[in-house]
Amino acid sequence: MKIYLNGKLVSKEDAKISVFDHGVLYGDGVFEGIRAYNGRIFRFKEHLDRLWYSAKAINLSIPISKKDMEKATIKTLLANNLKDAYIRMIVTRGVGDLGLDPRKCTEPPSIIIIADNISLYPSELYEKGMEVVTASTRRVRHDCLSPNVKSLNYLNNIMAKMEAIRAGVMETIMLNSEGYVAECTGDNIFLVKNGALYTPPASSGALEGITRNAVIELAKNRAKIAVYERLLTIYDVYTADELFLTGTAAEVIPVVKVDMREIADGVPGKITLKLIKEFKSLTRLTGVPIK
Ligand code: PXG
Repeated sequence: MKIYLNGKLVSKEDAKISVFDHGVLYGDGVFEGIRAYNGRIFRFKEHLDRLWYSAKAINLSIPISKKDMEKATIKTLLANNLKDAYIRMIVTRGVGDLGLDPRKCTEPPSIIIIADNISLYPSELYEKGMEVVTASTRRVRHDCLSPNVKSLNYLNNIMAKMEAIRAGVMETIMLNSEGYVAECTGDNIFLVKNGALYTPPASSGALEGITRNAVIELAKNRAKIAVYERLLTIYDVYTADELFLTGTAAEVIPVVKVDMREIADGVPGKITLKLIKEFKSLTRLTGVPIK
C-alpha cells in the first residue's frame, strides 16, 4: 500500500508523522472521507471545497492548490491500483512545540492521503434495515464548534459510537443540547412522514453531508417528493413512516428499529428503497475519472 505524505508516495510502514505535529497533540487539523466508484471519484469537487472550508474556519492554510490535491489523490489511487476506494484526506496544523499556539508550527501543514479498500456494513443490512439506539452523549453545540468543520477531534462522536457498541448495534442517534435530533456518529439522518422527507438543519448540530445533499437533490428531482429541513424530536423519529441514514461510508441505509421501537411495520420503506436505487446509479454514472 502506498500513502501520499507531504508530496511523496511512501509505503505504509514509512508513512509516519512527528509526535510534535499538532494534529497528534491537539487534534488540530481537518479531514475528508471520499469514495471512488468504478474508476470515478464521487462528488470530488464538493469534498475538496468542504476540506478547504473546514481549513478556512480553523484558520489553517493548505499549502497546495485544490488542483494539486486532486492530482495527488489520483496519483495515490493509481499507485494502489484502486477503482473502488475509500479515500481519507488529512491536513494537520503541522509540527510545532508543546503548546497550543499554532504560530509555533513553523513547518508547513502535513498533507496525508490514504486510499484503501472500502469496508461496508453487511449487505443484508441494506435490504433488511438496521437497528439503532439514541445516545446519551449529546452532540457538541454548533455554536461551540461548527459540525461543518470536519476536524481531527471526533471524541464526541466516538463516545456516542461506544454507546452503540454497548447496545450491540452499529449506530446511534445523537441529540443536541436542546434535545433535538442532530445526526448519527458518521451519518446524517432522514425520515419520511406522509410522503415528504425531513432532515435536521445544520444548525441542529448536523454536518452538511455530501451524501445528504445528493439525496436531497434525488428526492426533489427523481422521486418528486418535498424535502424539509426541520427541527426533529425523537418522537418524530419513533413515529416516522420511514427512516434512513446517509454518509460517504454508509451510503443510504434503511433503519427499521430505534430504541426497541419498530419504525412503521419494521421493514425498509418504499421511498427509502427508491432513493437507495437512485443513489446507486448516481454513484456509478458521475464523478471525476481516475486518470
Ligand atoms: N456526520 C458526520 C459527523 C460525519 O462525520 C457525515 C455526517 C456524512 O457526511 P458525508 O459528507 O460523508 O455524506 C459524516 C461523514 C466512517 C466515517 O468511517 C464516516 C464519516 C466520517 C469519518 C469516518 O464511518 N462520515
